[in-house]
Amino acid sequence: KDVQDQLLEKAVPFIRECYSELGKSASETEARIAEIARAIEYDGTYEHTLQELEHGAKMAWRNSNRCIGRLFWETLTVQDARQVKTEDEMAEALFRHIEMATNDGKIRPVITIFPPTRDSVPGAFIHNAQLIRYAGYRAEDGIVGDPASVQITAMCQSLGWQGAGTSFDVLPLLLQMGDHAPKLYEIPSGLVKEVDIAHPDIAAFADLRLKWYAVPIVSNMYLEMGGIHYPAAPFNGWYMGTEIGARNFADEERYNMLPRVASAMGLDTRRDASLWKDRALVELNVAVLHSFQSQGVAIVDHHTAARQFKRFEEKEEKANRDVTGDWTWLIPPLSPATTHIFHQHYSNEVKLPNFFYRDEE
Ligand code: HEM
Ligand code: NRG
Repeated sequence: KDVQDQLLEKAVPFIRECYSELGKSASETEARIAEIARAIEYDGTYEHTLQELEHGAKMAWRNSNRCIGRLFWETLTVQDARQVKTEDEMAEALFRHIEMATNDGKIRPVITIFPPTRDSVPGAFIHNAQLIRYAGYRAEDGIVGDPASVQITAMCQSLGWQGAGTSFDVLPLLLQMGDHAPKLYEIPSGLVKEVDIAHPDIAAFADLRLKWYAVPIVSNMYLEMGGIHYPAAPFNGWYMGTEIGARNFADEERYNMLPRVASAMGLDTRRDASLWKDRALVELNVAVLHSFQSQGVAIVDHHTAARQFKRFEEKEEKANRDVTGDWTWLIPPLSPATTHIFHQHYSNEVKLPNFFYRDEE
């Protein structure tokens, strides 16, 4: 009874806000709330209509305090996968997501929403942190591939998967329905678009043999809307260049490429004060943006993204909504003080619907 009251208490404000934004009448709104109250009383839960699901997912993006890409929240495409019953059907929907999102490089923001949690059992679960990510193998002298993937890679191997052992092996999907055992699915390689990294005028960059996948599809967060938890609701937009150039390739605990980039550039790496790390970082980021652009894959630089975020702030003000944000995440990791975000304050209040890390659940 207690949990049912709590569910209704979360459903009501969601429906009111959602229906008001959709321009629905007070009578339609109250009728829907009464219907939801009956469903919860009778069944312990309720189902979102397709329209609620679609608009609620857009609201969740709009409410994502750490996201600089929110200007485009209304363009999100929602794939309703709530009818999915098996891991095979899950894989099928995820392959469709990858294809629809990649769109041959003209990336579309997409979210796929799988069955929600019921009585604390997740309807569907994706073990991967992103749908497309590179494996990380513990080897004699350090890690081969992406150190961030060591744990999931070991789990795939324990279930019988064997990677080629390169620095860029795309991991299989590890999918689970309800309380079943997780199952492995190799992503058809034709679906995985990748970009080879080269610099527009420093030829030695190509010798580093770097590449990255085109589409970041986050799959380790659950979506909460109207009191319902969707534990598998992978979403994607396109990359901001710094995510790859200033973090994935640069972090010491990721691909740690700055020393190699610096030596390819002939920089003096013996003195911190030569600013070799900073100079390597800038050219690495130039290379990432140049490579995506020249290979026809959507990407945004951090200056453009910050200006788009400014437009989002202005648009939200016009709509009479407060913009919340997590300053520590919104500032780009490269030249943060060149963006307006650095010089401003944001309230980090958490509005619903929203996305949350699953392990906080
Ligand atoms: C975080 C950009 C689309 C939800 C971020 C971050 C960036 C970013 C740069 C910080 C990531 C990091 O530092 O690791 C963009 C761009 C998009 C986009 C350029 C292009 C359209 C989306 C979409 C959604 C979304 C479609 C959801 C529907 C989020 C969330 C986070 C985030 C929840 C926080 C992730 C976390 O806490 O780990 N975004 N985003 N974004 N974005 Fe976006
Ligand atoms: N930094 C991570 C991706 C996090 C989400 N970033 C986006 N999201 N751009 C990385 O793989 O580098 N998005 O939905 O577009």
